[in-house]
Amino acid sequence: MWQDLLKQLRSGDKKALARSISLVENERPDYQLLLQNLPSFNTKTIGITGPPGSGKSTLTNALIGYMTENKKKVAVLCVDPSSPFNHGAVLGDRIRMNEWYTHPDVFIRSLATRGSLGGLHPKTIEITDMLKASGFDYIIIETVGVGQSEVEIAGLADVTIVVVVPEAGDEVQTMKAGLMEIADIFVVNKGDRPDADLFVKYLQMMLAPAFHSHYHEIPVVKTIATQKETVKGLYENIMHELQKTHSSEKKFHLLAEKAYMLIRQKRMKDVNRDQLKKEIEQLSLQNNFNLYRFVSQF
Ligand SMILES: Nc1nc2c(ncn2[C@@H]2O[C@H](COP(=O)(O)OP(=O)(O)OP(=O)(O)O)[C@@H](O)[C@H]2O)c(=O)[nH]1
Ligand SMILES: [Mg+2]
Repeated sequence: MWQDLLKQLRSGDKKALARSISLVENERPDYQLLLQNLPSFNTKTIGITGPPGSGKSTLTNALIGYMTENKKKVAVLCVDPSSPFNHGAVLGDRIRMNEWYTHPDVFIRSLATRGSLGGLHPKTIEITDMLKASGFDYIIIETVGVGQSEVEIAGLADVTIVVVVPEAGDEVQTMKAGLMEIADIFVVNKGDRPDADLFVKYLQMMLAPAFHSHYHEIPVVKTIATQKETVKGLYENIMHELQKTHSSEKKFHLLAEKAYMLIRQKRMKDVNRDQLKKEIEQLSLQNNFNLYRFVSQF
């Protein structure tokens, strides 16, 4: 019964949380009732994105440390794009966040994207809300900044962190406008590399209002993720940004983004590229196939 599950979920039971997640992932009966009866929470969501290998998991590992030291409960979702590197990444995250897997105040879960519309797992929004109901204080969503995922993450997270590394000079010059636009905080990780300080300056210049359309300053923080004490500045910046997001404007903006994604998912539910191709192949056996007549049935 979803009522019992919801009750257990709200009591912080991790088994109930795992069961709720799989209920929703697999769209088992009553999963919508469970979602429709979730109370609303003020849990903060932190999005961490950036190129592969830039140190997102190592940073997350350090951030969990600061959060649990402050007696906070943290849930981490690692969104892995479905790629040949997928298993490697999951394994890597396991190692990077090893010490936290059995900690009572920490919950870590990897999600494969499984060809969802954008880059995120198709049920990321729902899973995030169940984590909120389960009593976590912070939810960290790690996603590799390739494809659409970094844009989608910005629509979910109260604060979005973009992690880059010093030698990314050329990359940043041609950096997708997307990554620039979504960052609330920039991290230059691998600060132990020789050009790190130069790169921080360079980024700050790139982000200066004269060069860019931002109306507020975006912090650029240097870290060495493998040395936890250097991540403290980032932690403080995150807490500072999260306080700002109390503004209802951002809150409603995020809710509208989520509503948009959920509606899009619902409407596109029965539309599938492989199926389309099959149908088109069939139809084109007849003469005068017309794409617009075909599409009009949807
Ligand atoms: N020298 C140095 N190495 C680092 C630093 N941060 C992370 N690394 C190393 O860089 C590698 C990748 O780190 P991850 O934390 O897995 O990077 P990621 O961004 O999570 O990688 P993906 O999830 O695969 O995209 C690991 O071998 C880390 O130990 C740093 O500040 N300095
Ligand atoms: Mg990672």
